[in-house]
Amino acid sequence: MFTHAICRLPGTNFAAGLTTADLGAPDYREALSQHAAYQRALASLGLTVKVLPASLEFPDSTFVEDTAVLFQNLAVFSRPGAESRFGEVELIKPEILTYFSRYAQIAAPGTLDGGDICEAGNHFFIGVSQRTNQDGAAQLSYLLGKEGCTSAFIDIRETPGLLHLKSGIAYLGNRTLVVANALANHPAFDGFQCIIAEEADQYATNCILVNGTVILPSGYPKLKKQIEEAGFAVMPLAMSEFQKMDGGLSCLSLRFQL
Ligand code: CIR
Repeated sequence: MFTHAICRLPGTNFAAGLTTADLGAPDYREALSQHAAYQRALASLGLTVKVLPASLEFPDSTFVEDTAVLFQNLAVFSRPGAESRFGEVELIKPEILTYFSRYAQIAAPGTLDGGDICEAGNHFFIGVSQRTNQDGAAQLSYLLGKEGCTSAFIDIRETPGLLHLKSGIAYLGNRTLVVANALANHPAFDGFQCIIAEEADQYATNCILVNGTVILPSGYPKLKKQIEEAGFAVMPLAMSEFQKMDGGLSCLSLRFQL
């Protein structure tokens, strides 16, 4: 169960962030309205949502998930793979440290974005991507190992359309994963039940299980049905403006239990 979430409002220069999506510039007002609906969705599922002010210095800073990996009472601060995002970690640190008594830091030459880390109970899938390098992945694996967790690396550098590992997988509990077709049959998922999203639904594999409900981007009826058929309640949320900036549902918050 999650009790808390930290989010950050998109800034007026949100459109100046990094993107590879060829979907046009996001509309700022619409992004704010989608962000507000996202906050309300988390609150409706029982979370206390802390909303941090926008930062004009870091246009991608609304994607707070990339700055840290939270596990029980340990916060591991990331070292983002994109230089323009380095400062986001220092920016959010004081807020995270109000909740977490223990912390660690991914160090150079390691790089790591939280979007590459998928927690599945005491097991973690760690993506090696354009943003998270082998060294960063190994540092996190070592830190999680000390917490009694296992981890598996998944190299997505050659998988088209995936910025982060969680652009293509999500963990729904009960050893069940949503997996993009491009990653289907990966040996790391042996022993897990996989809901395979067809190629057209790849964006929606970035969904989040929050206290028993799966929040899913709206506009993906086939994947919605597949997840419902697996026994989950699904709450669709419009995400178009964040998709234009390569962002998804998971990136917009850090979720944890106190
Ligand atoms: C970036 O390219 O870093 C941002 N525009 C999007 C980050 C999305 N984060 C995530 O998937 N965890």
